[in-house]
Amino acid sequence: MPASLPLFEFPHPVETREELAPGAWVLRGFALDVAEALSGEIERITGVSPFRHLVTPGGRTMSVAMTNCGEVGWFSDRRGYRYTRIDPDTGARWPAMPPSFLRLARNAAHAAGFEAYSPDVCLINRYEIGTRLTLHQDHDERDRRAPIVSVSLGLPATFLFGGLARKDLQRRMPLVHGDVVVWGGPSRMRYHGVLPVKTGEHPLTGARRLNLTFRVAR
Ligand code: MD6
Ligand code: FE
Repeated sequence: MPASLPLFEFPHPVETREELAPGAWVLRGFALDVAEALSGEIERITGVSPFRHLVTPGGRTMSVAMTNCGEVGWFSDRRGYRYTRIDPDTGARWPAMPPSFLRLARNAAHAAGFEAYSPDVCLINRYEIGTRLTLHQDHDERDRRAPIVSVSLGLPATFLFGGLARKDLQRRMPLVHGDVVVWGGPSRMRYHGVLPVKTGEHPLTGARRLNLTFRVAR
């Protein structure tokens, strides 16, 4: 083999798969080639159903700003966490899930061993600098076998990946622009969170991190 063979001839890191736990995978760079298209769709969706800071049942305002697209959307206020067909802030249906979102979610689920994935909601999270998501389980969905597909865009973040009990030790996992996490089967109910996003500037998203979380809610 010639010694001069270029080692880094690709503009993006080569995609890799890592199994974090049974049923939980990180697909590095899986969304890189569609990142710009996703970002354009997020602009369009938030033009209809804007980002907002939801209030928890306990009365705290969440620092992460959220909106949704799909058949239903995840919502929270003093009355509780739930999925709704109507965006309570606009009185209209949540924007439809763009085909590019569905395609990416399906391909990622397939790459992690989950066939025929058919999410009915995509929760869109916006993290400004310093914003975090405290440790939680995703337990408002009816189908607890279907995986969650989570796409990271923009600024990097540290993901906390715990166990099935809140007190279980957490692993810290860096997630960067284009990474996709697929999380299902025996890992579906693991506790997880996001540490405060550090100061930075990303060419596509500016001073923020965006996250798409696909789920089968009903
Ligand atoms: C985020 N993600 O990464 C928030 N939940 O911004 C989540 O809450 C999440 O990434 C379940 C499975 C994967 C996730
Ligand atoms: Fe979650």
